[in-house]
Amino acid sequence: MSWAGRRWGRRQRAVLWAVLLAAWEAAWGQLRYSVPEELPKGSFVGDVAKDLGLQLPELSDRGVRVVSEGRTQYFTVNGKTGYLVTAERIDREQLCRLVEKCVLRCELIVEGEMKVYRILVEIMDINDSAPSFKDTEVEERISEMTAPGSRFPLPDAHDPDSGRNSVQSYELSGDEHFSLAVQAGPGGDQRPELVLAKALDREEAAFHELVLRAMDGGDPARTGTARIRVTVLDANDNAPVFSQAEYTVRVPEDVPVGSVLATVTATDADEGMNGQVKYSFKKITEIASKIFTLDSQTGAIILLQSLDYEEDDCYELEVQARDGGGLFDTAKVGITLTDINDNSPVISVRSALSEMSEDAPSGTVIALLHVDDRDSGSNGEVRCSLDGGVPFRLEKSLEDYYRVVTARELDREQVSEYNVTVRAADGGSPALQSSAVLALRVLDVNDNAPVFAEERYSARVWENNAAGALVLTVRATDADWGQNARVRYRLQVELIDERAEMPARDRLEKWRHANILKLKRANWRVLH
Ligand SMILES: *[C@@H]1O[C@H](CO)[C@@H](O)[C@H](O)[C@H]1NC(C)=O
Ligand SMILES: CC(=O)N[C@H]1CO[C@H](CO)[C@@H](O)[C@@H]1O
Repeated sequence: MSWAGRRWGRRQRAVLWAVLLAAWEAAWGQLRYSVPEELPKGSFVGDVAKDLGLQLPELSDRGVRVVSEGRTQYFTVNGKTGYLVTAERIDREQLCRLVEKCVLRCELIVEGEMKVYRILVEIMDINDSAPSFKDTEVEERISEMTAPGSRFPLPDAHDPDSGRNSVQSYELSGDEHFSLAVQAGPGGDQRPELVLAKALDREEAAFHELVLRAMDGGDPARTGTARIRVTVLDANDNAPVFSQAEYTVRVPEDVPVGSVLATVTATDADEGMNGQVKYSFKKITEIASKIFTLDSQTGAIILLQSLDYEEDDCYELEVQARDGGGLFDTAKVGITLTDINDNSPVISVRSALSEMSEDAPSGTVIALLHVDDRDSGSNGEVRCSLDGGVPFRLEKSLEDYYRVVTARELDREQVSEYNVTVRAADGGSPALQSSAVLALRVLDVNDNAPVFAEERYSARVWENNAAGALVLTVRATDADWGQNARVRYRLQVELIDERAEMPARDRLEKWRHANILKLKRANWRVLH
């Protein structure tokens, strides 16, 4: 130790100790002194001259020597003063490493008198060493599940000093989770132990830095420290936790197969396997399991099959996240589809006339239609119309039902057959359309009289002609159809005398009797 600054104080104390503690034993020819260690060379140990009753002049004349057994001579006598002084610096810890009481022995030989005196010098410990730990960095590994109150041995400190100057106490600082207990060992030594005062939580603090301090009893005390780093080992004390208890997504029904519809995430505060989360479906319908798949690593919900809003417009799934230790969490996933105008309106003819009499009154129902569109909202709202220019109109019947009725009386002779096109369009953008054609035949009613091609026919015939000769051909047509159009001819003959002044009665008489015309019915050609 460095001594220079403290030389004076130490010297005084050495003197005091020599007086108080070293009661010399003259009876046995034995002197006892005690000095603190580490005194510089030449320090006072004891006044041997006085203690042995030797006169100073004698001392130098007679030749006084101090001898000791060891190689090193620690003491010598000052011939002028008669004091026993140190010849070497004495390190107690080196001389008597493990010995509690460190005593050096030497003999004082007074040559002239042939006398020998034994001198025992006890080397007192001074607090020149600090306690120290073999390892100043200590690693402790403690599971976070360790119960409070558990103890873990800590390294102890060594201090080569003796008595109060050796290790007296320990102190732990750093963390409320730990406290210190010091057990007394079998030899009275102190054994520090780390006590878990409060449960650990790796997720809160994975490491705890502590300082263990060993103190000796010196004044001021010397200390030695060791840093203790406690690593908290993970236990699977945390279940995975989904970022949301319920995930809701809206997707258009035409979202392509293979799309990621949603990604669920769960976190687990544990580490390693205990914190590794795998995802799976917990509750899923048979149908939904063919439509959706869940990536067990990423939590992505992927579409396997195309969706159809009209089939199902929402799916409720339940997903699970499970960590390597078997702890889990569940969450709901609601997938709602939004409608896309992917369905055209459908016109179904529930009932229809294929033919209708032309004299049916205006407003006669010719067809009953049903329209439907599987889409929802405006995509499913259907408007119906008829192509223009036909004598029909649409009438709304029950919800989704329409009647096609005549708008006026029909005339077969004008139009005998209709192809009525009914069109339906939905409210989507762009709108989808469809159409249906109703074929209607108009049945004839005998509403047309036969009409001669000419209003008046005239022919001249020679008198005395042969019976059976063709006079003329007449022709009448009828706009009606079938039987209604069949024309039969009947002849009504009126003879007109060129000499027209003949009274009517005479004219008839003349026709009867003259019999000049022989008309044969077979000669009349019938048209139609
Ligand atoms: C109605 O449609 C049918 C079948 O396409 C066709 O044969 C017929 O000529 C059409 N009639 C009219 C008056 O267009
Ligand atoms: C170096 C040192 O700390 N020395 C001290 C040892 O203890 C004594 C008392 O026991 C003190 O006086 C020293 O200063």
